[in-house]
Amino acid sequence: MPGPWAGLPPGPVVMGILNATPDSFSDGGLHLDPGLAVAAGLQMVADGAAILDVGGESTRPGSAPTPPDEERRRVLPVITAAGVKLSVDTRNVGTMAAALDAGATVINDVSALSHDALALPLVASRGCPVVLMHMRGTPATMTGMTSYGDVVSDVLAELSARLALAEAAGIRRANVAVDPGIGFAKTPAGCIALLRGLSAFRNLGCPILVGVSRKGFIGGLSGVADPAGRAAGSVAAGLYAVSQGASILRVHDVAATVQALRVWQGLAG
Ligand code: HH2
Repeated sequence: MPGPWAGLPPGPVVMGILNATPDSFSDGGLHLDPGLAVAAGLQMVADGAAILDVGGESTRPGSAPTPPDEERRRVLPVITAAGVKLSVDTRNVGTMAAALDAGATVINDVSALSHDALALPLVASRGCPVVLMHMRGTPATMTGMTSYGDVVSDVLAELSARLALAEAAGIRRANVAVDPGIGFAKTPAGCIALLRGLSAFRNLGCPILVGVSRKGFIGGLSGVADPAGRAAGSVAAGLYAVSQGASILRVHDVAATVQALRVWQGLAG
């Protein structure tokens, strides 16, 4: 078993999603105002989130990039004011550095530090924990890159290659959490196959973070079209992911997820 990561308890733990964006797929516009974002984040912590993931760029399928200076304008006031354990969800090295300077302690990069050439050396030199997530292409192009031989072994191999590059750049494996990237260059069937095969990612020797919250495959399985109405399905998928080896769940619905995890763990003993 991997040791503690990012100072978090061994898990399963909840990472609350705090998107300071106008256009995120399920909570866009809700937390664009820094005061509202901080209040929502503190509520998530009160509800049991172990860490908050602050993002200023939507990476939903088909989305265009957000200019890094606009991204920083959105996230930095929230990071500065929140005063709790924070990660920053960004692909841009300038935002990573500014967020760490402002008090964030973890980098969460959906491109696994591939989008920005300076990201690997920055994270290595700061010695901070990092989430390496699997994606192909970019949010703008990824929907056309969902063809795999075997999705579990292909994603595992591609993520393993990113992990090797991170280690070669001087990032300690103990500082890395891995994430199969649910919904990023994956069909709904691919997402389901990855969750069923999640235990294979244990071989990487890192904590496994999973972001299923409100995503499209849950709409497909549940028949609920509105992402904001998918809390129950997201909790079910999160518990399933934990049963397959996930130890960090990135979620919108913190209170419901924490309650479900407590009951499930109490029953499992
Ligand atoms: N999913 C999203 C964004 N960041 N990071 C990790 N590590 N894993 C994920 O699955 C993941 C992520 C997309 O979800 P959300 O932030 O809710 O939406 P948007 O990208 O539209 O802001």
